[in-house]
Amino acid sequence: MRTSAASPPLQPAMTQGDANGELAAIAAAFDLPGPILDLERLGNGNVNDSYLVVCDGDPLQRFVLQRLNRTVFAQPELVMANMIAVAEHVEARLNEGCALLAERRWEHPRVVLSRVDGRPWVERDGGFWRLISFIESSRSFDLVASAAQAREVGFGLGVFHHLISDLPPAGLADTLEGFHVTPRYLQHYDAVLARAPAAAASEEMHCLAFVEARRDFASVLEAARESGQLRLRPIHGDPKVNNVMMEAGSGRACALVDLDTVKPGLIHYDIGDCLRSCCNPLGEETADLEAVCFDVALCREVLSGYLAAASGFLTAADYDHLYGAMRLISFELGLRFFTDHLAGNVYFRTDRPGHNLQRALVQFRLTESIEAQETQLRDLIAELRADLAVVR
Ligand code: GN1
Ligand code: MG
Repeated sequence: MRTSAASPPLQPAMTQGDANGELAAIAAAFDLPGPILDLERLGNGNVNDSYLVVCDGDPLQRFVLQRLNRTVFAQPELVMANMIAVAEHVEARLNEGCALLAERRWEHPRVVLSRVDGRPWVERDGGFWRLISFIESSRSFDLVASAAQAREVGFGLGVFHHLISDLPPAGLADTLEGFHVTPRYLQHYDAVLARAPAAAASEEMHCLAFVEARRDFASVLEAARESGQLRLRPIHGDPKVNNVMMEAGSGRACALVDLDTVKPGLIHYDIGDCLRSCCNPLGEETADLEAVCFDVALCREVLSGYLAAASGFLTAADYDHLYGAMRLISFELGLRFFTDHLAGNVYFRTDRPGHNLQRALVQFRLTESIEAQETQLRDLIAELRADLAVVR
């Protein structure tokens, strides 16, 4: 694992009196290459707090400082152990050379160690902090902006899966037990529902009925895993569109970030999550429910980009479960948002009353749109699969 070489003075450039002083002091506890010039809030994550740290030097170097949400990640040390195991593996694969990346830049976020005790985190006032390198000359998007970009996002996920496809999942800790195990979310939903006040709003009644009608479907991927059709592999866990960094200028995918949820799982959760995010042109925060739809043309781009990088390790059963994965993950995310609404918004960060209910309604609309287009989507998967068989 590479870390920054130079050791600047412990005193950060910003003072404690600064609004950001405390944050700068935490950042300065990591092995940064120079004094901190600037620090600002970054992104719109629903779980962790993220900040961009700019360090002096030639060139300036940027880092992402994050406080892990300890309610969500009960063992954050294991999150860091997984991140480091994956980073070391990917770095070795990149050093060996990867044919998929022969003509493209690809980076993996680098974990910076504490300069106090060499650990990959710093604890301060009950907070668990870590610092990783920022992927320079790149940006991410909350919504897919073009067909070409959709293809790139899919290709990026495919590259990521390809690079970790030979990393034994048993070497990674299960940092979030039950994460993306849909029947577990259903169990939790039932427990929350039993304690929640009776539904009053018509939107809540709609969500209750929506979940009931899909109860049996919730186990589609887990049943395939239990019967041996699908197997555990290392997964990203949260490969939504804004976690794929696109290179400035070329617009090509050059990194996957937000690696907290890397753990053993089914790659179908990743594929489904990427698709539910990329193929929802209005995004997960839209208020225009009626207009929410799953865009099959974008799905074609994401999937063909993904398969261009990933077809080498996919089995026949993997293809057979792609449609189920698309339908399941939007349903699962809707179920998670609705459960959190019923539980009093204890998991996802919210901006206003009813925020999680609105998010759930969006995901359920997306699920319905996927269901309404099942034939087209299954045909699309069959077509892409047949094209690959010809190419091989
Ligand atoms: C959470 O915090 P963020 O935005 O990276 C959540 C994902 C959801 C996503 C929905 C650990 O991710 O599973 O898909 O919100 N992460 C966790 O926006 O629960
Ligand atoms: Mg995330």
